[in-house]
Amino acid sequence: MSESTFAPLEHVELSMTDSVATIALNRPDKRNAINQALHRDLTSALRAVDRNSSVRALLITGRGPGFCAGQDLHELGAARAEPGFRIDEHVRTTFNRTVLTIRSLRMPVIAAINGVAAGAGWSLALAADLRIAAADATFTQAFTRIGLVPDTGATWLLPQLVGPARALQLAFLNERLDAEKALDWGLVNEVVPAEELASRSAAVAHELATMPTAALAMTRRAIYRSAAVTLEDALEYEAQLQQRAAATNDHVEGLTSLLERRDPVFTGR
Ligand code: T3D
Repeated sequence: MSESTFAPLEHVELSMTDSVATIALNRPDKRNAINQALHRDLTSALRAVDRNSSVRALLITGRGPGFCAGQDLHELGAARAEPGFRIDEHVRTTFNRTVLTIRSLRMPVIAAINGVAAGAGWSLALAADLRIAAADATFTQAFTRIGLVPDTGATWLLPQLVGPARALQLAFLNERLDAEKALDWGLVNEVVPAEELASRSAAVAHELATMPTAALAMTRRAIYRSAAVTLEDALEYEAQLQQRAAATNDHVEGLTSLLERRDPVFTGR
């Protein structure tokens, strides 16, 4: 197993084992609530992951008892007092960019949800491709509790997974959903005992990182795009991506290894 190090950041730990990068939000005393410094570090970490061509899967998790409590409300309160502060600009230049960056990465992204995910913190988890939750993780929309509208993609991401009725129930009532109910509703892919979260999510990430990464990147792009297009468009887009996937070494390796009855060795190229 090889470990790589990145330049240290204040509120985010970025590490890499083999070809799996891990971003751990690191303001544990504040349930990893996102202040400007954490925003800045998260942006740097995502950029570093995106630029490193040897990363083939990304894990996002939180340090301490929480996954992420969303926007730091102390900072929001202070910012509101500043003349000219516009929350729409803040949302556009921080949370929106982060969600779009996660969705545009060329690797599978797994959220390992180790504790409470609230507001924009839950949206970060929803932006990942797969979600594995610790049995004691909880989820709350939290936005309307403070008179705001769900953001960071929640009005789009939530109904995609649970439909409008349950999305509205969560957004209106801010129920603190437990992990089992989140699993039942399709909001997470798997629930594991808290002490197994790190090993199980790392195992899934490492499995994905040994797969044909280029094909996985095109698969996630096509699946996320499907919400906005007709079946005819989706069929044509699949054909275009298939042409590109078929040109990769991993496709040749996958096909050859199957015909030769041996395990494939994928390189992500
Ligand atoms: O600005 C914009 O762009 C607008 C965008 C908004 C996006 C959003 O995310 S809005 C939603 C913001 N989040 C919330 O409203 C959640 C607020 N927090 C809570 O409801 C609860 O803290 C939790 C349900 C997340 C966790 O509850 P619990 O009982 O596990 O922990 P706790 O005791 O409430 O909190 C522990 C500490 O974390 C505590 O600090 P202290 O008093 O020990 O020093 C608490 O203040 C701090 N904390 C938790 N959430 C936040 C936070 N500090 C700042 N901002 C938070 N969001």
